[in-house]
Amino acid sequence: MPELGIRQTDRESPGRGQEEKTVSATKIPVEVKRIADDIRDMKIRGAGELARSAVRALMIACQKSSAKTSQDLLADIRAAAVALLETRPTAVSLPNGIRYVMHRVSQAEQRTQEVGQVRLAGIKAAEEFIANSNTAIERIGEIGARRIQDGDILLTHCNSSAAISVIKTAWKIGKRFHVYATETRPRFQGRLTAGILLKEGIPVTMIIDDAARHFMREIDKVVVGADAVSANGAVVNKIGTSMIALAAKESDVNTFVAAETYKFSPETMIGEAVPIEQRSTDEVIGKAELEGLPGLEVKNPSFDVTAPEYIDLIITERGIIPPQGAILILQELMGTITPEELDEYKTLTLAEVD
Ligand code: RI2
Repeated sequence: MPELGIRQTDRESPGRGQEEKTVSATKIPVEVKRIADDIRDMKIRGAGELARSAVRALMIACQKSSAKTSQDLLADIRAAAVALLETRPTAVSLPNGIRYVMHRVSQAEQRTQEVGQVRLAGIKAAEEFIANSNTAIERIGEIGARRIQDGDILLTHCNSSAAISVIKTAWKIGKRFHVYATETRPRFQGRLTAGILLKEGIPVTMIIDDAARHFMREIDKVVVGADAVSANGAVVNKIGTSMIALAAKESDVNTFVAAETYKFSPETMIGEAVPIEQRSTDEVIGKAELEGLPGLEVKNPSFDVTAPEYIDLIITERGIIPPQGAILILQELMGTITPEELDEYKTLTLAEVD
């Protein structure tokens, strides 16, 4: 599938409508384009949710395609996949989700040239991925909740459905604790987290990101999500996570990462780095104010990398692993392969080798 071998770069994410489509726009249903725009503009966000939405978009592409041959159908679905892959570069759940569906569609196309069968295979694969993803988050909640104790003071950063699942599940099974939520500049996703937890009746204190170290002595556990997990166990998550983990380590506080296994990056097994999304400087400083500061450079990386030494455990739907166990999850997903074979898998996927 060379068309899916796109590597995103370190460039700034384009805004809505600024994207130069690399595919024929006519082949992409308007609903799919809307989902792609919403992912790019962060109306749809959170690594898991954007993967599920992208997969849902592929299902729509399957349903809406008027292709009369299976080859044309495949081309239509690929066009949608390419448009979705162009949206946000860091969360590996997005390409992993897309590849899960594309692999099954390609397999069906090789098996049967019947357009209806190929369409069905795509729809079924998308439904499967979404269902598995939702189950994974529940399971992570159940597993992670066992690590939360009565009286704990937790700190979470940004807005992670996996981390929230741990916190909410612990609360639901009767554990009582307090949560510190960082506001998470510049997009303030921490406010979403605070709202969700308050709705459950969980006591929450909101702090600015910079106050994390100040409060660290009061914290018992840090619980965060992940956008990508590397083969060496490093975790890519919302900017600021690595500083929080550093402060936690200094204070002997455990850092837990809640991450579904489709956030593990197969590309990192062959030496590729997870690209860090650079978002618009508008999120940091308004255009007018920036114009009043001629010569000022502004940078807005959306994510950072927390080294495995700063992570105590990763809670996956398959169980708890130390960060050093990330390679085992990837190996299990990819099978035992030689370095030469690994290189071949560069444009392939978890799903293609399962
Ligand atoms: P779930 C988010 O990224 C945050 O970094 C969060 O920790 C991560 O995705 C995982 O979220 P963004 O989309 O998949 O807000 O656990 O940039 O919901």
